[in-house]
Amino acid sequence: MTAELDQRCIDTMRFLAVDAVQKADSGHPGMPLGAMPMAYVLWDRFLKHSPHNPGWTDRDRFVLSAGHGSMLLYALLYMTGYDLSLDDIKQFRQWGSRTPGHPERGHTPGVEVTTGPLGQGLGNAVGFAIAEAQLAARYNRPGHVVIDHRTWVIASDGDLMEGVASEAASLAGHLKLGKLNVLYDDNYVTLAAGTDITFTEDRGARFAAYGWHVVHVDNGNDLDAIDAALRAARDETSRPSLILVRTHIGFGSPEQDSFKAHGSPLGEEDVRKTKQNLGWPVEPDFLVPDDALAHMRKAVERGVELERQWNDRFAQYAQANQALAAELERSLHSALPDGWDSDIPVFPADAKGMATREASSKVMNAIAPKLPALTGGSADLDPSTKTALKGLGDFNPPLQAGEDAQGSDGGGWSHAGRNIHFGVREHAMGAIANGMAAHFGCIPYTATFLIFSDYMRPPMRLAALSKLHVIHVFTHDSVALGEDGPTHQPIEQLAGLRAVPNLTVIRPADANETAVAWRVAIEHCDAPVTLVFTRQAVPTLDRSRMGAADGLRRGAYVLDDGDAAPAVILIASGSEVHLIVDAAHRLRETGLAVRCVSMPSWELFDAQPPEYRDSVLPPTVRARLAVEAGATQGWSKYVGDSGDVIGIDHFGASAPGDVNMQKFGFTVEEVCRRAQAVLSSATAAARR
Ligand SMILES: Cc1ncc(C[n+]2csc(CCOP(=O)(O)OP(=O)(O)O)c2C)c(N)n1
Repeated sequence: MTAELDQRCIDTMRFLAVDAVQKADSGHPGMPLGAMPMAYVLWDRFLKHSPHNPGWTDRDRFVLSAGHGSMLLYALLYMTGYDLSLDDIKQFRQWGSRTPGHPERGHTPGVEVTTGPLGQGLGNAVGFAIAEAQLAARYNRPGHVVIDHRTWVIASDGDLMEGVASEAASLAGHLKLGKLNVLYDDNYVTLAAGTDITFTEDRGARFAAYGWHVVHVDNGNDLDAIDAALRAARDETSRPSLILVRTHIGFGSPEQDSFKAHGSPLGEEDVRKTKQNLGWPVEPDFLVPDDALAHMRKAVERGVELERQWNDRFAQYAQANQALAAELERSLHSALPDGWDSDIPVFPADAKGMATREASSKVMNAIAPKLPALTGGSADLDPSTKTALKGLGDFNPPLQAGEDAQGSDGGGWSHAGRNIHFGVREHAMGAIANGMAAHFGCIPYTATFLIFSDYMRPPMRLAALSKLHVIHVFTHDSVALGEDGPTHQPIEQLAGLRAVPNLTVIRPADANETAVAWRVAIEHCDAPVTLVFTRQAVPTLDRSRMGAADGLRRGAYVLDDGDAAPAVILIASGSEVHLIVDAAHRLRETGLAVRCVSMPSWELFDAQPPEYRDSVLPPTVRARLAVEAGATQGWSKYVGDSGDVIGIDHFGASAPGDVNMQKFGFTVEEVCRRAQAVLSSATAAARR
């Protein structure tokens, strides 16, 4: 291997990026020009992967957190022999191509996570590293190591500026995630300016303070220095590593070191000059020298050999540890173990009832011992969200005897623990959970108050976009949480979450609906599910006289019906369901035929065939009233033009929860009054 060939490989990929951006007339050439040498050294000498099997279990994970530099990744994937052709590269950013503007998980082989919103990828990477550490601690046995891979990241200034990365890095340092290595493309330039006007802190010192191992490379074109830094990072096993590599954005181009090189095609003239400056043939475009391709394609053979060795190791492991191996295999295929749900309780009818967060705790703790993949935690709210998996260990570096262990969920402090203490870091919690879900072997859950879903929106959206099986638990779901007041009382959050495509939101009415909601959340393995629970107790409905809680699976169902065809339909979710049941009783005493529909999930209901939806909400019954302690936006879809909604389109108040509910119209009297009114106006409209 000669230095010239190394350089040819790097320049081949640099100009694939430049030419693809130029052809698309859109994209980011600056980052690939500057960062390609470090990417090359990493992929050529360090990354453990198998291009012909991008899903190989024990591969290293590579995250391009600076997703705008997507052409850097596509060039690497093509050159190392993934299922991506030169034609795909030429189709960069075009309709239907496999090379979209930013890397998309599930779209391009070899892309581990969807990146582009800066900082998220770094958070995902911490999730990968947590998943690896947890699974290694759980499954590896002395002499039988089957989980042993690293997570590599290329991150940019924008990544390091974003708060989510700070949260995630702080946690990673605390957790001593020694197999996490971040290469920082330290080029002093962002989209709109030099970093001298925005970002002047000592980044190395900052990460050192987080507990990271910090390495500097002064010249991002010095392959030996990069090699030495990556070695140092790999050899450091007890701390994550940050490698600050001083690079030059748009290296070799007339606009080198200028923000102008960041995000626009260079233009024909500057493409030519850049090629000349770096000693590259001006013609043809998309030039791939045979020897460069042949050299980088050796990754395929290496990958096959790495896999073969791993398969041997796994076979020996499976012989020695049959049950563990079977469990691991199941996880690999995202299969649920037989009987995973057999301990989920059935809750007896009880007028006093229990908070759905409380029921959720019981259900989670019935599932978790049988479903090892279920792991997660809260952003410092376990006592409130009730999401601890009791006795299943705390994910943390092992504590020395005698150290303070308050906050423990029992079962010991180690990387095998299934309770992850995220600290007050909602944003990172969401991003980390996405990484864990994108790894294999984990069904991650997160937990906080519903109001703080606002702090998690970006990763929730990405989970939905990239079809990740993450379960979000949100408690304290309405003004009924009470005295904490309007800063803590969600209003528009439900409406906002329901607006996210591919995100299923479920707000169960009582303990038994909560149990079904958890079943759906676990089974719904190709998208995130958001579970919304109450702080306050709600009655456990008497299912011997009402529709079965299993109706939740269909999103909405007839909970309680009169003998006659309904004249009016009351619809509610969550804690307002018992209210409409009580109101219906009272209305029936006046001779009115009332139907109660429990509607815990719009998305599940919308997915039902029209016949089912019409059977629950018959089109002929136009007198409909929806009741939900949140913004009314969107309910008209179900109540129609003649219907009405009791909701809350203003902020809440600091007062006892039951007082709030009463003041804001959530009373049997108000429901009866509005139901009568809606019936009158629907009847009048029908006469017109
Ligand atoms: C959360 C988020 N905010 C804004 C952007 C738009 N954007 C894309 S790249 C970029 C900054 C680029 O600077 P840097 O991260 O240093 O990348 P480089 O210029 O080195 O390519 C911005 C603001 C984004 N992608 N994500």
